[in-house]
Amino acid sequence: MLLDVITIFPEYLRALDVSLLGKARERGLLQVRVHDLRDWATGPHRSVDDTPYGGGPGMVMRPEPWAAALAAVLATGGLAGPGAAPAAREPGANPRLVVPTPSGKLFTQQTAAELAAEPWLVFACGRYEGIDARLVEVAAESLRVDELSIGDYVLAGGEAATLVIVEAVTRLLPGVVGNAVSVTDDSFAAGGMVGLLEGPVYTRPPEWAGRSVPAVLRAGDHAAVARWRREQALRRTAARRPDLIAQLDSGALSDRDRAALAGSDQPG
Ligand code: 6GU
Repeated sequence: MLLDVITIFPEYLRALDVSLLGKARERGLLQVRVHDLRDWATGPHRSVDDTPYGGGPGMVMRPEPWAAALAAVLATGGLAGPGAAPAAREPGANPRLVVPTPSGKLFTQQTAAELAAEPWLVFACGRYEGIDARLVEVAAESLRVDELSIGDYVLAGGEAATLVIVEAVTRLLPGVVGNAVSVTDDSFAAGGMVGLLEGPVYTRPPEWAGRSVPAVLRAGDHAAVARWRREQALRRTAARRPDLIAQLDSGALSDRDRAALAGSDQPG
């Protein structure tokens, strides 16, 4: 997968150099290019923003530097690295453009899975009060564009949201996470306990701070462990995210599940 990120704070994206992502890049599973929007800003002050039409607080990012930056990134044809020739522009070789914004559609695990199937993603990180709306309109004439929000709170810009989205997407790529099973098992992933939060987990020592690891996890009865984990997941989800319980398919719940939920009024 190739990721291009356009931002006025390239240093912010240094987090992509470390940890899992850094290793995925070393192993060639992922290529990341970070671009400074100011490289495409013209005029004596290289300004990328201006006051909003209609008044109001803050500044709006001007469309021209964004259009120039996007054109330059698209002109690479998705080829990364020094000396890469601009590719013949096949119609199917366009990236998907992600514009993080608090006014976007909610980014979920399903969005992450969709984006993980793409060979090329471009992130446009807005700051201030956002990017002139015409930029996305024009981009959408030739690209698939997703304006995405990572939750109901307001960040100062799209950079932190881009890091969140990139981490959620790239850990789904084959070979990026060492243990492929753990990707499908965790909270929100399809394949594990669909739509439920993951319950508590334990490791050694078996006794710590006067507390024991639940006996069922140490007894070696795998079916009993699976039942216990499911019950814990149901109780925790009911306590912390009743909205998720309400969304569950009625057919997804066994009688045993219903019994676990019926006894889950206590905090868990
Ligand atoms: Cl994607 N951007 C900003 N600036 N704030 C947000 C967000 C994105 N998602 C939630 N809040």
